[in-house]
Amino acid sequence: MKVALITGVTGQDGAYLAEFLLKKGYFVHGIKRRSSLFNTDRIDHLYQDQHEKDVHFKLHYGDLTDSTNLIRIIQETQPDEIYNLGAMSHVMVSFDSPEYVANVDGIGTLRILEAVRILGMEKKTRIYQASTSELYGGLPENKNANGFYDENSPFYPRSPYGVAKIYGFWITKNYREAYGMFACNGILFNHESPLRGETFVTRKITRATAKIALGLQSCLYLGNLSAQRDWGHAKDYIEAMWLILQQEKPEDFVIATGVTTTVRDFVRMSFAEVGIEVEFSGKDDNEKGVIIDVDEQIAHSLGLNTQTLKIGQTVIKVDPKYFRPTEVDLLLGDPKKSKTQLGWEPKYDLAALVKDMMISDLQLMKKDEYLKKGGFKTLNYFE
Ligand code: NDP
Ligand code: GDR
Repeated sequence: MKVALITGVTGQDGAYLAEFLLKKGYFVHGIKRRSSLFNTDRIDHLYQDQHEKDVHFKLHYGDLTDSTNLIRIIQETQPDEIYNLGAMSHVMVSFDSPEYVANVDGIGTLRILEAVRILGMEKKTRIYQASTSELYGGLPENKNANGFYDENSPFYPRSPYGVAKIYGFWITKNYREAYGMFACNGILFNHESPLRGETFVTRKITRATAKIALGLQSCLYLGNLSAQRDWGHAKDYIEAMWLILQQEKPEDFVIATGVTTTVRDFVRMSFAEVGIEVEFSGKDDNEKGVIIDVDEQIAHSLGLNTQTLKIGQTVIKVDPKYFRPTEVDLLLGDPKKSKTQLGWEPKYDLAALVKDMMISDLQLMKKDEYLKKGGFKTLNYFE
């Protein structure tokens, strides 16, 4: 039985990957952080009582800032594959805690690689490093001749997160070259899902769209509506991580859809899922999105009460507090190498991704509606 160790198992990707590897027959170990409240929501359905026989999933307390703990867990678990997904992954928050991010996202990667080396497991253990399209920084002059970022495009990170991750990228490549380790970078472009953290822009939009459609919220405040991202589905992307570690030779791969979309259009698509047409007007700080039509048929088929929705209602406003000190304006990845070499083919396009997220958030927010009707406190707004 193959053994995998996942750092960041409680995150979006960790949860999908753990489930995927368990289905493939792996024994999966995951590292979770101690927190004052349970932080295992995304993997609770995978929980196995350790007193039972035939256990295949085990969680260990740990942290990427603690070498001793990483060495002990790797020694105890003897993994064939390590997926280093643990990170402080929010770009905007990285401007607030840059030193911590450097420690976790940058040096944390070194700690994993070095633990494997110290334990003499260089030839046994394959390592996947969660690298990111944030390394490119969105500089137009660094795109390839076809207008994409690929495995050979230069890097120019634009946030403490990107800068920390560039260390993770290069130290992974260096350990591969210096010590012959099977250590690979997946340069993944944005990927989302119903499990996406609530403060990333897509999930912020789908949650708010559901709340607005149910009359639980009137308006959503966003930052840069013109930012463009290459958005895929996390379920497709975790499969690529696994494929990268099954190759004969260790190499780095870009994982992307090859399509880019503005935040503004993501908003339009989310609202369209619940039958609401939104039109944007104004510029920069004063731009806003207004309801111009409600498709009663779609709304009723979803059980929505359209009386709370008014034509002319402003549902999107810009709040400059969400503007980043340095922004990545446009990301667009070239999945050619991963498609030809890994045989990777995403199952979700953007429309299917938005639908999946909206169905899920509508269900979630309907629970909120019941709570509110019953006089109970509803879920908080997230920024
Ligand atoms: P999430 O933010 O959803 O998950 C991050 C995980 O890392 C969580 O399990 C979190 O634990 C854990 N973590 C945070 N700090 C530490 C620490 N100090 N020690 C150990 N674990 C820690 O991220 P995603 O699942 O979206 O992303 C997975 C990885 O892929 C990350 O490294 C991210 O930077 C990278 N990436 C993500 C992309 C995306 O679009 N999703 C694109 C490219 C790269 P807790 O649950 O306790 O907070
Ligand atoms: P990103 O994702 O920074 O690309 O990093 P995020 O969803 O946070 O932002 C995408 C774009 O949307 C713009 N934006 C807003 N963003 C947030 N979070 N909140 C807002 O209100 C808002 N309004 C506009 C942002 O300015 C940005 O341009 C994600 C993370 O998962 C990283 O860990 C990962 O490495 C990269 O994707 C690839």
